[in-house]
Amino acid sequence: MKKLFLMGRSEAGKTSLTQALKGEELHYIKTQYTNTEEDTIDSPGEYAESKRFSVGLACFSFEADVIAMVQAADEPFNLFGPGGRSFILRPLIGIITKIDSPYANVPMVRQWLINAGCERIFLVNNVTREGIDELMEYLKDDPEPLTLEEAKYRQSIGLNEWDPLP
Ligand SMILES: Nc1nc2c(ncn2[C@@H]2O[C@H](COP(=O)(O)OP(=O)(O)OP(=O)(O)O)[C@@H](O)[C@H]2O)c(=O)[nH]1
Ligand SMILES: [Mg+2]
Repeated sequence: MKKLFLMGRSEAGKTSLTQALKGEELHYIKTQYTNTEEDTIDSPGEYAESKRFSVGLACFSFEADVIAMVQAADEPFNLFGPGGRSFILRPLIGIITKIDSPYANVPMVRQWLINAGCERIFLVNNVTREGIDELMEYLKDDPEPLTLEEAKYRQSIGLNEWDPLP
């Protein structure tokens, strides 16, 4: 299974998503710190909301196989610019939570995530578990092990290290 790193504003639904992925009932826990031992690395939303703390997200991301920008479908503004791609050296996906919200605007949030460089977007409702199976399917295989030489070769032909060879 690929190790997933979640970042996004407070209340975006990151911790709820970790619970939905584990098949647990949702129970509110304010995230106060990051622990890299679990299959999913959760982070406090305040890291994404603060320019100074956001540097910490770069460090946490290096512990994961896939990075997810998490945004609720009813968020009023976008936190993520295209610059994130310069420090995220992993496949980057977008996860839109709260698709059940009466204030959801999925097309707008999807476009924000595409603009931020996400290569795939998943839509989830953590309460009903809608969309969770699709995300689990994407995560289920282990990442391909890569030697330094293989990584350097991909870089030499203009590919990301994780891209398949042509
Ligand atoms: N309706 C609905 N509510 C959700 C969904 N996901 C999360 N919530 C609710 O949103 C609130 C915040 O969810 P959390 O998972 O704690 O948010 P977080 O991103 O971990 O927040 P921080 O720990 O502060 O960074 C909780 O009351 C959840 O029950 C969803 O898909 N739909
Ligand atoms: Mg949390």
